[in-house]
Amino acid sequence: MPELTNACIGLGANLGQPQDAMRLAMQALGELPGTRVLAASRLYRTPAWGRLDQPDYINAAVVLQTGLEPQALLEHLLAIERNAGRKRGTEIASMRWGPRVLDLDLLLYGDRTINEVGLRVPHPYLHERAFALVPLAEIAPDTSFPGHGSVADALRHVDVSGVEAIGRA
Ligand code: PH2
Ligand code: MG
Ligand code: MG
Repeated sequence: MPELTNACIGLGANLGQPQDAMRLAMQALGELPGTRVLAASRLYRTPAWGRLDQPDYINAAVVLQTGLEPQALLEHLLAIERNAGRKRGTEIASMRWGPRVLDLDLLLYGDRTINEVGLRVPHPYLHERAFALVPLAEIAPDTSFPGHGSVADALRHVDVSGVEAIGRA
């Protein structure tokens, strides 16, 4: 039996049909090998962060219990993004913090800290992002956030204005 770890995933989208993309992504996450969804947040409408000249986002978070190692989990997240129609490498798609049809970020993996090329955990901007912390705190407030105490502790330090729950996926 592989060891099971709780991994927190942030979901985001602001192009195409964001709510459909979220629902399909949550379903796909629960179908990954050796993985189940322990909790899924509501969907939130959130103001664009990082680049302001783009539509509002829909964001959510899920907690997975998984036997996948972080790198394998990341590969699966990228595959789900591709299946949703995300193309990397085109000009618009490679814009930093630009719009996307689906973004799945590995936010936390147990209480591990990982610094590899293409894989940094905790996610390097999680502590600055109300759009990720608010949904995550809904389902996992007491989860350890290495370097920041717990998820609820980190949430106290961000401006949550404009982040609004809009319902379930
Ligand atoms: N993702 C980004 C850039 N900006 N803003 C919000 N509100 N939500 C996101 O998911 C988001 C963003 C790139 O990953
Ligand atoms: Mg992201
Ligand atoms: Mg991403």
